[in-house]
Amino acid sequence: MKMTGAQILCESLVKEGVKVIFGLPGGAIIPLYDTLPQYPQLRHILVRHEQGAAHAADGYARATGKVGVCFATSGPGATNLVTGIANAYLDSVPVIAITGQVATPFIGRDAFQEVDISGITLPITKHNYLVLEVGSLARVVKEAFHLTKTGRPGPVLIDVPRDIFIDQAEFHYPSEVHLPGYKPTLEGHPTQIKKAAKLINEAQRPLIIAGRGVLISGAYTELKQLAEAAQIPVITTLLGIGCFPESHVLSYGWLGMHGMAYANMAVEAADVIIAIGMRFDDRATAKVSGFAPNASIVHIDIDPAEIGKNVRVDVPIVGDVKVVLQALNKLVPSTEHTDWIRQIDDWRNEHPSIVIRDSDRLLPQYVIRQIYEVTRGEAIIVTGVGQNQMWAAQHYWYDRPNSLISSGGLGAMGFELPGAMGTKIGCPDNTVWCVAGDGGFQMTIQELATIVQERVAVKIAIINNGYLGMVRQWQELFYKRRYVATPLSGPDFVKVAEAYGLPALRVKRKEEVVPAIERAMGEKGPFLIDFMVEPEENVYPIVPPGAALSEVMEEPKKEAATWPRRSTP
Ligand SMILES: Cc1ncc(C[n+]2csc(CCOP(=O)(O)OP(=O)(O)O)c2C)c(N)n1
Ligand SMILES: [Mg+2]
Repeated sequence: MKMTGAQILCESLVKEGVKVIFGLPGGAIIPLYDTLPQYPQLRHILVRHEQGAAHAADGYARATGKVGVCFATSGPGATNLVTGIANAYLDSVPVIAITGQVATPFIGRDAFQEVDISGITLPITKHNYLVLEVGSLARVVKEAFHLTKTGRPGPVLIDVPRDIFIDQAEFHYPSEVHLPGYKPTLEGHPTQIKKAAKLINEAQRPLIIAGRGVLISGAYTELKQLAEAAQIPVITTLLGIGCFPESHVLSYGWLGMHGMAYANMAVEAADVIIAIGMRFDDRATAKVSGFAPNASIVHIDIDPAEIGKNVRVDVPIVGDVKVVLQALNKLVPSTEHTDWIRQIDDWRNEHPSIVIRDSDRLLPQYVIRQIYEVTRGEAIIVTGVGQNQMWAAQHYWYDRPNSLISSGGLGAMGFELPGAMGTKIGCPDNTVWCVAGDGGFQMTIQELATIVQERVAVKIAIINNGYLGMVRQWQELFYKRRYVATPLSGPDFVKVAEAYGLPALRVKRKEEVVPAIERAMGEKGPFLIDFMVEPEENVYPIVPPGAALSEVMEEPKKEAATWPRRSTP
């Protein structure tokens, strides 16, 4: 039976199990939108800015493990997706972006709302397509979904000219893809796995660094098995948080610029590092020449391009983390590393790192900690970028996979609100808290309208410090306190929320924090709290830019520290 390109696209999305699409229409993509009512199984969420569509699709994908889908029209619609696509690319998130394009006879003529979006997104997509023939559309969609979620996931863009939506073709959804140049390696090489096992079995001070690859691969059980069998302490990257329960006795927090001092010290002292599904980002490694100076490094990653890219690796294993760990676990017998673990425990006692000062003032760390207490650690936290992000990662404890959702690689302010919206739509039964910066929140604030229109019950905590806080912190510490362009005004967020139609509260004092969070939790729908926190609070520990992990700076006022990070489950 013949169908239009728009119908073929919708049929293909249904075949791929798509349930939700985030988007905003325009001229070039009207034919696709016109067809949507024929497919009630595809729920379309109308965003207020296409950046919100891409971030929402990204949050949805991270939270559910499914593919996120967004639509935008040609030209400005498509370019508005770019930040969100880059965000998904840098954090390896499966997102399909479908853009309308000017009709094929107009391509290359600087037509109204024409941009070469496949050219623009070439370096920030895993792959992209410009569809020039309706007969290829079903195959393209099939390939795009295969590419986005297999191997190392990443966004795929499909650019569809207006006339292709209208042209007709027979619809056959292919059952298989034929991509001869694309065959991700899943099984690690047995010789490499043997070499890794030998290193691990002979190690005195082994350390696992687990990254987002563990979450993507769903290798929690395998990771736990390896850690428990050989009694290997586990630290994660920022994006790996939640891949190993933080309340586990072998969990030692996360490494990097704002990671726990004792985690960074463990990296410094380890003799064997097993890096699993992580890519040695510079925020994680700090100065590369000072990274893990005493360790042989085993690196397990599905993407061969990551091997040896930033850090020298002794035993590379290319493969899917879960599959590789299953094989590796067979070669790693039960052992103990009592002295080594005691050593890290001592460091943790000496450098608790993540502490909240005893203060009557409204500290941002206290707010996060109380969100943890009230939600009993069961919420999914979606953060902005900057100080709020680091406090959310430090002061909430994550025991479940995908319970912290954050823009890591790109560090895109503005991710918080649409990211949380996509997360809540993907996980309607979970409590979802958006921890926002007052700066980042103002970048995508308009999605409040979407949240109200679609009745998305996300709870929003604005960590309102009146600054582009993380940049201000760098200016304070490294630019002699010259606060250029970081003091930030904003609207009355409570009035803004009310204008959009959602209830809100402002919190200025410490004793108001818990009642406000409880009130938010008691509301069925969305709720916003504007926490007017201490403006010049800093994130500690911090490894100064350019320094090695060992040169970590800790909280200077720690004599009055209370509430050290939990050290035993
Ligand atoms: C889109 C974007 N622009 C600029 C930056 C640089 N930047 C990193 S953190 C930060 C401050 C963020 O301010 P806010 O959202 O208020 O969060 P805070 O650090 O105060 O918690 C800035 C400007 C960025 N990460 N993303
Ligand atoms: Mg701020």
